[in-house]
Amino acid sequence: MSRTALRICPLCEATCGLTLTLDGTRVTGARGDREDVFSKGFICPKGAAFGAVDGDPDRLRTPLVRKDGELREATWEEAFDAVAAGIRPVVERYGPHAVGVVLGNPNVHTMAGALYPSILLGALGTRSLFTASTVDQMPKHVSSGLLYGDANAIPVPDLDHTGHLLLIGANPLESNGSLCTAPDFPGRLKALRARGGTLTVVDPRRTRTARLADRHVAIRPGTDALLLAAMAYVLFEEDLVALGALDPHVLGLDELAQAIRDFAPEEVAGACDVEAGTIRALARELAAAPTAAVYARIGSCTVAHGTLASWLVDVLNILTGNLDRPGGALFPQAATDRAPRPAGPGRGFALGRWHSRVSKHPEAKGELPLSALAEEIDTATEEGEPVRALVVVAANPVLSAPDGARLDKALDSLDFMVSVDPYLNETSRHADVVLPPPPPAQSPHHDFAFNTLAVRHQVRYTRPAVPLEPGRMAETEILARLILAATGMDGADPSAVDTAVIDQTLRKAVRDAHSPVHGRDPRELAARLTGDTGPERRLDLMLRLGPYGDGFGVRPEGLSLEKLLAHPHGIDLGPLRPRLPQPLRTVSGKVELLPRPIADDLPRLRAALRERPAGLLLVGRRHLRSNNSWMHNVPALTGGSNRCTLHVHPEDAARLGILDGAPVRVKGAGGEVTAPAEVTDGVRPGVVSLPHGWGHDRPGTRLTHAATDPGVNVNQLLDGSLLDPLSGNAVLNGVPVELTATR
Ligand SMILES: Nc1nc2c(c(=O)[nH]1)N[C@H]1C(S)=C(S)[C@@H](COP(=O)(O)OP(=O)(O)OC[C@H]3O[C@@H](n4cnc5c(=O)[nH]c(N)nc54)[C@H](O)[C@@H]3O)O[C@H]1N2
Ligand SMILES: Nc1nc2c(c(=O)[nH]1)N[C@H]1C(S)=C(S)[C@@H](COP(=O)(O)OP(=O)(O)OC[C@H]3O[C@@H](n4cnc5c(=O)[nH]c(N)nc54)[C@H](O)[C@@H]3O)O[C@H]1N2
Ligand code: SF4
Ligand SMILES: [Mo]
Repeated sequence: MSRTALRICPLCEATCGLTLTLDGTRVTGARGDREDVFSKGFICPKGAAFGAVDGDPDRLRTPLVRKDGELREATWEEAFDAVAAGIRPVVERYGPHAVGVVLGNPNVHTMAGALYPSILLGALGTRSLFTASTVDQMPKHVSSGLLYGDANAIPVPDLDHTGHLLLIGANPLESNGSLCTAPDFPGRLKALRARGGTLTVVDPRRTRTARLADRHVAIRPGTDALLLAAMAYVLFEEDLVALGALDPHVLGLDELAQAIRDFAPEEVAGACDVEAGTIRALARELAAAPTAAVYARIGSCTVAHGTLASWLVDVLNILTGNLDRPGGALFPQAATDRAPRPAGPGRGFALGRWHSRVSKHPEAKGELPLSALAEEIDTATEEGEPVRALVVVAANPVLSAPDGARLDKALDSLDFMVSVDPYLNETSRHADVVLPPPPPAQSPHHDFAFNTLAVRHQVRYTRPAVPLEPGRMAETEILARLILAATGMDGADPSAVDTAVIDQTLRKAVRDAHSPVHGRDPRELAARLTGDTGPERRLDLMLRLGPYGDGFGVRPEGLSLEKLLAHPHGIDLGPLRPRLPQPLRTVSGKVELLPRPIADDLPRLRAALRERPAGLLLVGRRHLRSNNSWMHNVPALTGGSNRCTLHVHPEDAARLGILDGAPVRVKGAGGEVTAPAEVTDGVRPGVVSLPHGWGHDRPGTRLTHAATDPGVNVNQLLDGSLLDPLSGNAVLNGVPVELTATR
């Protein structure tokens, strides 16, 4: 008998509500949930393939443990015993930093990834943390940390109300949006146009998003910070700066004007390959729009000046008075955020509190660059021990990070490695223990991370659509048991982990004068929590103590898990609203417009004014039916235009004798790969594009379908030493390459 169940889609940041059709425990179909308060029925081809993703026969069903050099099926008990036996001796002999932790992107798409990694890190006490953030949005965290004192205070464009969107280095028509959670991003952009608003896209490729725009600026890769600095210059020069209501909250306006005085449009035009008149027009349009938002993602973030570009995005929103106002860019307030406390000076944001051992990269937000993982494993120094054991949760750095070949080798030299991953892939094949989470239909879902980045306040929770198959373990329990095994408590009751967090949180809350539960008895409060599992009780706790919560009875109409469960399609909590100065945590209690580390990095940007790359520059791209490195194994999502081809402009192809469809050798500082050419004017001249996440041709993996059309690993072209110095973020775009036609 077929039935339906609701499940929030975890396959991208848009978080659409889906209605799954089920035959027993098998997902036979998925459609958009029309009653979902946020996504209102939207679905994309990936969501529609939820059943195929969920039911992929290559997903691991049992833990694997290496015996006599081979990964073999094992019981959960054997697997956790092996984790304890692998990690404890490393900690005891070499200290906590010899255990590295690698966290990948899907952690922001699971409840387990939101609730347990910070406990693991705290319990291990390691500084060897590497995550997908440093091949992604770390520059934005750093710029937010410096401007607002909180690395997670990331303003989101008010997509549904803005009059003008300047969209830079993002392609939401394929990616469905990032650091801006908006189901049906394409529809929202069309609605912007329909209500008379304007859309400008800055991208070296004429993407599907660019084709929707009023204006497309095909910038030279890697130069957005120059373009944005020149726009800010124009705002000052032409007297277009208008802080409006922001005025009392902002420090350093004059210093900023001084700091960017070398970046006139006429000065940056050559480097950006954008006419000065166009740059002036972009600035004037931004200032003239009734409301406007500047929004930038991967293309301007994963470059050599990623932090400066991220900072300048906010600077432009501030200078035009668009930060923190409806129609501009606002700070969302999620239901599981801590309840707002009174505004006032904070502790600020510090960078470089410690450094990586080999190349001395500063930490950012407690993380070291993912690009430095290989050298932290394979290079001995006198400073301390290399990483000898690795805990990898939902990450595939062999394909996602620069110089995968070196990492591939380094992983083999570890004393011990455990991967929490549904697949035996390019990274997990090196593990001594693989702990497979259940497929998404068997997992509960709440978007802890993406609700803090959503264009509308809302809250939704879906319980597992089908029960756990026999022999499966919830990912939350896997991580709780992993924490226990890694910290010398192997075999203890995993619910103790949740109980400890709940006790600690409540004990703190009752002592906090601003908390709705101030002065109450933590045991009485704990007893009132509802939920069938530890993670549900923790969700209940966060909701009830949060900004919309019931405060354990103080506001009976407020949120709780019980209330959320009574609203299976979610609860709408209204549009984004101005919040300043409350989110500020800087030492001054103000927005610090020109923070010291930023000012100190400007000379490097000044030097870039003179740079004119002689050869071709490589950029990435995403395809609607892809997701980083792990969705090439689903036949329904591969083929057609979703292939690992090298986009080359016809002029460059003609000059280099490259024929459409013929293999081309691409050489970069880190290595070379050969991929078929796709000659297209979708890239600007001088720019070539290869997607990432491919290269599924290694032995020892179990990705049957992906191996039939493996593609090549673009990150093998990068040498890994190129970083944005402030954030440690890898330079993935604007990388020089040479092409050779092969026959
Ligand atoms: N050249 C280039 N490189 C890039 C990028 C680029 O634009 N260009 N983009 C970068 C970006 S933005 C990112 S975020 C990174 C991503 O880098 P990673 O996070 O390393 O890669 P992913 O492919 O997202 O997936 C990581 C792993 O999670 C596993 N997984 C899937 N679902 C689950 C689950 O529910 N639980 C668990 N435990 N594991 C799961 C997958 O099998 C896979 O092994 O790649 C970066 N790399
Ligand atoms: N279908 C699909 N959706 C995804 C993913 C996926 O792999 N597939 N990955 C998810 C993840 S982890 C993330 S972080 C988001 C990313 O979401 P987006 O940031 O929207 O990602 P992209 O589609 O890679 O868009 C980046 C754009 O930047 C352009 N670009 C490259 N270099 C430069 C430059 O120097 N300057 C400018 N201005 N533009 C440049 C590229 O041509 C590209 O069009 O997508 C998420 N959603
Ligand atoms: S847009 Fe993203 S969240 Fe929505 S259905 Fe597609 S993959 Fe899922
Ligand atoms: Mo990402």
